[in-house]
Amino acid sequence: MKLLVINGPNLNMLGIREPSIYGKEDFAALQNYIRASAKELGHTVTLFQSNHEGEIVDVIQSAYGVYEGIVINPAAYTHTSVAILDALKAVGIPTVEVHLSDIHTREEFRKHSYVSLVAVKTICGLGFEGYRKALEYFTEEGLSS
Ligand code: CA2
Repeated sequence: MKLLVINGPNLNMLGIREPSIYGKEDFAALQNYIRASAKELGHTVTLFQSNHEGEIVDVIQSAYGVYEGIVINPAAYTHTSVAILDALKAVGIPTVEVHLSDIHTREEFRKHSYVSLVAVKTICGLGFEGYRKALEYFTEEGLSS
């Protein structure tokens, strides 16, 4: 399938601090991992990262009619962005939400996700592997289970 993978603010800083929460590997390693996983699973992926909410809204809007699925780690916008939620609702593209950490066992403010209200699946706390599981959702087996 043709999939768009979106990473939100500060994920480009991975590996620089907080390795106990987000792991030691950097953002380039995450991108390589996603590309390799997609290739193995037979998907075509476009990777997009931004620190700006409006740019994320724009890329979601431009995915309409182009991509069959979205994988998104909205990072801090998970907990604040009605605009990203509305954009995902507007395009109606099946979306899997991914978080490196388990947002449900951290601070109270991380426990609520706007994107979860529209996501077909949310994967938390599996580190990089969460992205692979999200890509697996879009395989025939994942879609039927
Ligand atoms: O666990 C996740 O994947 C998060 O979406 C990551 C976000 C956080 O705001 C969410 O609550 C959960 C943070 C992205 C990266 O933040 C960094 C912080 C320090 C050093 C490097 C990256």
